Amino acid sequence: MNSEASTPVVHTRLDGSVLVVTIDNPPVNALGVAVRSGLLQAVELAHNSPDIQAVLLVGKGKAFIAGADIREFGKPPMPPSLPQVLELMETGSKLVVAAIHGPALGGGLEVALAAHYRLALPAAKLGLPEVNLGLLPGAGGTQRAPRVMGVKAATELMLSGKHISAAEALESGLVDRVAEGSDPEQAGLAYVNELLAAKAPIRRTRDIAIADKAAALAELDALQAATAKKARGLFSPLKIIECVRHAVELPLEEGLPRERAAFLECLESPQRTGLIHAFFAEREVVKIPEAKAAGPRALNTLAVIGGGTMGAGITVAALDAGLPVIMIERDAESIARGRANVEKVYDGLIAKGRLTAEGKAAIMARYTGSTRYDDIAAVDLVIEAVFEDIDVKKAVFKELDRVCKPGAVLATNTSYLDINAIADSISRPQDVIGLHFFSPANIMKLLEIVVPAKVSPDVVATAFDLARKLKKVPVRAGVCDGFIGNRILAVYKQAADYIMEDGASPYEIDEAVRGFGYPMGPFQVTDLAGGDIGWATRKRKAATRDPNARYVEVADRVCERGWFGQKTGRGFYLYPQGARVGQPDPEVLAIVDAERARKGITPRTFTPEEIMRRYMAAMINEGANVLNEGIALRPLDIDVTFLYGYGFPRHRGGPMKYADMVGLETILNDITTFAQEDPLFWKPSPLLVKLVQEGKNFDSLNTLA
Ligand code: 3H9
Repeated sequence: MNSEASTPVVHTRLDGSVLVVTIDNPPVNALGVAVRSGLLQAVELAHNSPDIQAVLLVGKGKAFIAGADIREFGKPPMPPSLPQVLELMETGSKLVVAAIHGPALGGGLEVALAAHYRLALPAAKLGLPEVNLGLLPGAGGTQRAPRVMGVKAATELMLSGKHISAAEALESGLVDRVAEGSDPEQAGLAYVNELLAAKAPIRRTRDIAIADKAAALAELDALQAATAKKARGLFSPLKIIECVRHAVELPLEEGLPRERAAFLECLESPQRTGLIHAFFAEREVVKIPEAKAAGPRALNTLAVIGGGTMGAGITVAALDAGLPVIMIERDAESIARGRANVEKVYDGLIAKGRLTAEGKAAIMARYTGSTRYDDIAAVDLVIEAVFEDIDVKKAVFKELDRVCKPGAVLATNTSYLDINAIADSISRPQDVIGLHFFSPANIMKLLEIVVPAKVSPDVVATAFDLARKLKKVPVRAGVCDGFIGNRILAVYKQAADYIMEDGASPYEIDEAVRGFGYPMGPFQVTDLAGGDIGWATRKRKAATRDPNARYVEVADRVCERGWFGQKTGRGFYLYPQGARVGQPDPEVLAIVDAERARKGITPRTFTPEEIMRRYMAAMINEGANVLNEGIALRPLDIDVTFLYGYGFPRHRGGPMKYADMVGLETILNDITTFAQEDPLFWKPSPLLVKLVQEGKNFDSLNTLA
């Protein structure tokens, strides 16, 4: 007998004595209120029907269940809650089996853990990634996973947020069996019928005892110490450990309400708001107007012009993505150096045991070095990564114009030069685009896709397609000096310099910035990147700098001594014997003092909070200018730029989200106050003023018209 239907997102069907419950809530079967109600009804139906002996849970589409519906967080909760549904499911009298063929994440895995048996198919991905959203598993995961897979493995799964495969899940005990195929209903029914025939008992996870409690608690102590060290202000990891401790010490009935309370605490935290904003922002950022107008051009082969640090990094990124790459250099010696730069990356992986010599050979088989532009006549996309000088770049583009096939995408990796001028210097400006990779290009996730005036939409779509292939996070940017990221960086770096000259040491500033959640402060970053880079930029801009603008010369004094940072053994910090962590340098402090004295500045003290107010106000204000000028499409594009390219702490969501959380009026008040000291630097952005007047926030600008 087959009977169809209940709610639209959960279907039930009787197959013999098995109630097949299908979650059908595209795109990922998230556990929104309708799914929870549907599941509850299905479980009740099974309990009340004598003909039903077992329940089989499956997901329709690609996922089993990807977890709670993240879009519901922050809104008033609607019953039934997931723990309520799972309580009934686990304690009920009918056998429940979950057949997992795709992602079973967060609440999705918690559903499976409340079932009595679990089957995985090869494409299953299992995990409790709530920590990535500032949360902890809130529907029994912290209580049931340790009982099923052991305390250490379960806690590590939750702390890492990692997804594991079907085979790994079997090995850890998270699932009972792995079956072949991709049809969860077919494989699941076979398994359920086998269990019924064998009169398999209803095996409730809550009844599984944690074997050696003392050993488990010792493991938790070790994990807690390690987590506390690296949590950098994150709230939920330590809460996860606390909940697992309850799982060890208490019966499930007592552990569950404690887990729920901890989950609700996390849900209320601003870290959850920031992290969930980041989750959606990185998915929204690929939605661009050009994608509506055109699809990408074919993209199977690539050329990179230049084998220096950037060119080699881009080449590695493309080779890793399986693309064949031709690298062009001007002579035999340079191409040998370019190839060596590429090989160095793979040799490093071999040394760490992460790649074999054969693996390297297979990758390098896709690499060709050449000194002849004619060799790239047939490639689909070229990325120029030569010396940062407009005339050198124009000369390269002239060659590309001469040799490349019609329709080839011609990209420049410039970080600040005028891409419109490069495009206009050749006969096909519609094919020219900026691809601003960040160093090291094979590691850094951010890719600014810089859209010049005459580029055709399908070229922009191709650039986004390339980013997808290279597993980069693309952000669409307009043409200006520094695009989105470096333009904003220049302004808040200036604010940091002013704070330094006014009284805080570079070390205090770095500490305040790290305290905010960054891995490094701005002066540490300067030392890592090389002080000479910023020095060259300052010299380039000297002629056009407003003579009335405040200019801090401390960094110039440091560079004049040849102190360029880590590579020279000293910069703002000292790096004795090649140390990677710098030590404060009294001579740098003396330079700062001398500069203050020269300008007649009496130093004052700054608390970390005062430092961060200025630092963030400068960043947000310039972010608003970048938006106002259309350089960034939406505030979330700026957030993603800073999360992926500049180490902005993810739990704060990005600078524009952070501004919304603090309140735009507060930010504007700060800027107006600071403007009393330096009205030229602290000019409130017209967009910020407008939003405050209208009572709106940046988030109101996050949807594309
Ligand atoms: C949780 O479960 C808490 C519980 O412990 C407690 C409960 C009481 N909700 O990533 P994609 C959307 S916390 C709502 O591009 P893929 C996504 O925004 C949750 N929407 O696809 C996108 O929308 P759009 C724990 C969601 O194939 C579309 O689905 N779970 C959710 O590359 C496609 O997503 C997680 O953290 C959701 N849960 O990757 C898992 N998930 O098309 C989060 C996705 O409008 N999800 N969307 O842009 C993922 O990791 C990936 O989405 C997944 C698919 C691997 C599933």
